[in-house]
Amino acid sequence: MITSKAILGCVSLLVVIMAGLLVSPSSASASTISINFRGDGDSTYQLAPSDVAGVVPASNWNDVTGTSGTGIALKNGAGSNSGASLAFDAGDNGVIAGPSGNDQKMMFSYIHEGASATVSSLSLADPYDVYVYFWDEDSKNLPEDITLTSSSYTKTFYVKEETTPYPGYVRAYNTVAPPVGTRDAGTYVVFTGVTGSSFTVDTGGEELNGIQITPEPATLSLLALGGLALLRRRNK
Ligand SMILES: [Ca+2]
Ligand SMILES: [Ca+2]
Repeated sequence: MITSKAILGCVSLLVVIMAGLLVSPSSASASTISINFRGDGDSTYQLAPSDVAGVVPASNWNDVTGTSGTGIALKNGAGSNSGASLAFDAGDNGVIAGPSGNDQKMMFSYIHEGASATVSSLSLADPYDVYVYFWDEDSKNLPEDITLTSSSYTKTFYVKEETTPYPGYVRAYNTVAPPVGTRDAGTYVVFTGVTGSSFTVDTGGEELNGIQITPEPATLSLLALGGLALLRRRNK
């Protein structure tokens, strides 16, 4: 028999789940820090503050030009100063002709040849996720070893670039070093569960097109789960 209490419980559960779905993406994009390495400074590849791009759809990208820099203040997805700063260094940079949208502006511009980037003074709660975008049009499935290191985390993806034409966002996963591990082709990797107030990303010589730093979905779901637990206790 279905009691009114059971129905109330189901309704409460639905409300909490829907609240979680509604709250998570906006909270995530507001606190997400997004970095667009823009190559030689060509404004064709510049993302305006209102332009939304990325696997984590976010606005207020930090446009970075040149091949090196230090102490660059990073804004978050809400356009506020995040408190974090960027240092980066590369042998060269480049762009690919003809970006046709915001995602392509971000992906068609990059630093490369020994590219590394360090983000410091992060105030995001541990753990967080770091999206690293890599790709260019050399069409050779070139291998790329992408390493993220912090004081409490290190991981390397052994992957390779997708061939041309640009295939869109394709996630690569392999973390086992060859010859045992098989490189899968992609245009981005995700370091999940990262901890530490600063970290360095190194792409092992190939492209670094952009970076996004975002709260872990699990951290946001915990808020919804906490609400659910409260409701269940109240219904008993
Ligand atoms: Ca870029
Ligand atoms: Ca390449």
